[in-house]
Amino acid sequence: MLAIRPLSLLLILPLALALQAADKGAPATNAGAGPASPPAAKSAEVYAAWPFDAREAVRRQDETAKALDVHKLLLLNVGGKTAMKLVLVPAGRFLMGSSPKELEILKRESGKAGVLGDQAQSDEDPQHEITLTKPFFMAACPVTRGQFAAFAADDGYQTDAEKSAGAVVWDGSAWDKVAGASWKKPGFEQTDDHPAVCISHNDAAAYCAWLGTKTGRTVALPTEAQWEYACRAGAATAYPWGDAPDGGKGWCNAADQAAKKVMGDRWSYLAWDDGFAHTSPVGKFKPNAFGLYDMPGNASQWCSDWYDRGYYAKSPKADPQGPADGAHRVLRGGGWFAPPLGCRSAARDRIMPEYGFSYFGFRVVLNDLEK
Ligand SMILES: [Ca+2]
Repeated sequence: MLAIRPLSLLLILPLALALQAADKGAPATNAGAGPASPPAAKSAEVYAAWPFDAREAVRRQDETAKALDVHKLLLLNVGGKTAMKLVLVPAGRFLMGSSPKELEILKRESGKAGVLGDQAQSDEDPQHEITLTKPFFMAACPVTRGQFAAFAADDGYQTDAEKSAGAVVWDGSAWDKVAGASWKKPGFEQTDDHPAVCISHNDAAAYCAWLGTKTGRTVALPTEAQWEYACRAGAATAYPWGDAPDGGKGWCNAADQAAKKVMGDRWSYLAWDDGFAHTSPVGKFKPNAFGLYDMPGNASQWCSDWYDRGYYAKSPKADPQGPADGAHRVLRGGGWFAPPLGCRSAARDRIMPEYGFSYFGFRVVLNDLEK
């Protein structure tokens, strides 16, 4: 489908032009709190104050980039027509999971008729303090269909859906495994700029391994804690835009009035029409304060963690990696299929790692910052 470049062209390129505006007026090192960094050691601040606003999010990105002598934006040439853009996410502390107030709302709303899922049985508690001790780069957008095509062509990779009886797609009345369905044929029209979907956890992990080999970087799926911290970008509210789902118009492509026309009047939908019944081109909606697009909505994103409903009660406080094993892997962000409750920053989903529904995609992180 795409002309694939030789492997040697998979380079890591600083996004110098895009930095010009962001770098102006960058504050002096440690212009906020905390002791000065040790001389000669590249050490980034682990920010304790939380929540924080959009301006502070950018200030921390700039300060962290300066301390580590890296650009806060990276472009990875991943072999397709479109490079992958990644943004620097500073280290810091946050409260993971739902607040007691949010859990009350969740319990009330999910008890109503027509609300999708089993979210009355919340797995988002207890809310607990987590510190991510290391900055990381996160892809600004989910991996696109064009980018996945470049991987599949280069590696000869076949997805779980292609190797088995197909992917799980919406057949007009229910989710069903359909022979021949895959990221190439998810059951609706896509361009190369749409997120790759019908992707299993196995497929997403294989992409990360491939990209890590090609770039020499530590490429991975985000941990669940990295994902939620990055999604919140300092916001303690239920949604990146606040506590009410109705404030989210323009922020995400989820189950809206456009989706309702296709899915029918079966459950709850967002009140507005976002223009897309299924996936949308990545990066089309509003970014959060870190510059991340499509965190809620568009494609639900695989995390590296195994799922354990009780994990929050026993999670390490620093850099949790999830349970050592399990039957299900975690998904975050809900995707185009997400009803209002599924777009919340704390909302969790999980399923067996070989499944690839037509709203399952992924984005990558780089856990090493220096070239
Ligand atoms: Ca939509």
